[in-house]
Amino acid sequence: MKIEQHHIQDANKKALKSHQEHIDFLTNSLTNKGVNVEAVIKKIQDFQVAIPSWALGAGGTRFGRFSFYGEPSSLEQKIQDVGLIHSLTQTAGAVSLHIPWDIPQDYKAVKELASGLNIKFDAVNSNTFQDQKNAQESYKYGSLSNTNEAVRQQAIQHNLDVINIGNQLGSKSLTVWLADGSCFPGQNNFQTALQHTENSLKAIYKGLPSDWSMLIEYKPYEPNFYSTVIQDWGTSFMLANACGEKAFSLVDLGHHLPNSNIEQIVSILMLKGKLGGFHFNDSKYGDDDLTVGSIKPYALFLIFNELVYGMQNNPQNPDLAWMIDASHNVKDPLEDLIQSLEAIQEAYAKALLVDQKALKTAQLENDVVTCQELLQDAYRTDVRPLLAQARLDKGGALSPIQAYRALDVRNQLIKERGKNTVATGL
Ligand SMILES: [Mn+2]
Repeated sequence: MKIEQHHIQDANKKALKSHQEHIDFLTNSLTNKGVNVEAVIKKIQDFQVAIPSWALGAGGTRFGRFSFYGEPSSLEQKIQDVGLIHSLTQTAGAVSLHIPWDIPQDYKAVKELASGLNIKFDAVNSNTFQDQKNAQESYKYGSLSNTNEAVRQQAIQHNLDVINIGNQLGSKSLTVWLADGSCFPGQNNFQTALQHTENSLKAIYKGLPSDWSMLIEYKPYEPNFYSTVIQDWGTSFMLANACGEKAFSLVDLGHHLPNSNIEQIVSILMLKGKLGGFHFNDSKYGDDDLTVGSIKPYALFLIFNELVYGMQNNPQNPDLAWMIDASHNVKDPLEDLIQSLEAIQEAYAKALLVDQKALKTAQLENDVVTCQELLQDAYRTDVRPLLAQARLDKGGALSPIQAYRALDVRNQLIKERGKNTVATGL
């Protein structure tokens, strides 16, 4: 299924008048405050987020997985799904592949399909947290940190293979997330495990093309419940520094212990020029992989406030790889992703409205009340008309969820693909 322009225009018709009233009112009040509304809309339009290939089917938990009808069962169908989301939102102009779940059979055809839908290939993700079919060695007791050199070598080679696949598609970065760690005290020697990991990452880093970057993700626990080798941003930062200038830390919102100050982590990493990528999701208790902005939208705004500050003031930090890393257990995955994209854009737009100059003055004067007022004034602004205008200008839907339902996308997909298809992945 492909959504045509006239389909979207039809879906937009009913809401056009009320949208115009909203955007006129907002433009007027923001302009009076000295905001360049056109520039904000342009920034929103330029902000593209990668959809991970594993998020297009139903997710699951260790207790079970409930399939969603009409799931994509091939890489081509996954890219088509990203195309559907992108045509409605104009925000999902990239896909992030997971190897070995998404090894292309025909590179040329896959690249043509993606470019026809205006979709780029973002970071490629390796997988050393599962044993692959016919693998010689097992990752049960770790991959890059394993005590056995043959296992480490297999994991290094897998990452090099992933780079090779990504290179043929036009990707420019490799994301490494390790499940390595231990479940019980005494199981691992912390120092040996970290040293092995550093050496393995350096070996992968050596195979990185000159215009690539390596993104090192961290996580405090799960699937190992006593210790994780790369447990926090400090460890990731240390490893990225040990590898070299093309290695960076990657922050995943769900990979922190409760109440961590993630906006401060983001800020410090950008100051040091070492924030390479960002994974969006939301959570209540742990790595819950819920829809972005569904639980803690103010925290997301504060994080974006630091990201925007960093993008404007830290030329030492590279452009970031943005990706949604969520799992969809009870919602239609495509609707869930559309909601996440809207929440990301909303937090970004609000952060763009923060009066940075006034904030700096208030900080210098230690005017704590004004500092808070400035942040909350931006946060309390209803920026949804700006997002709608950004989409409308690019041919997207005023309301992507409403258009998705009006166009009956899921039922069309079920008709095309059958009811009980299952997406590859977890
Ligand atoms: Mn992640």
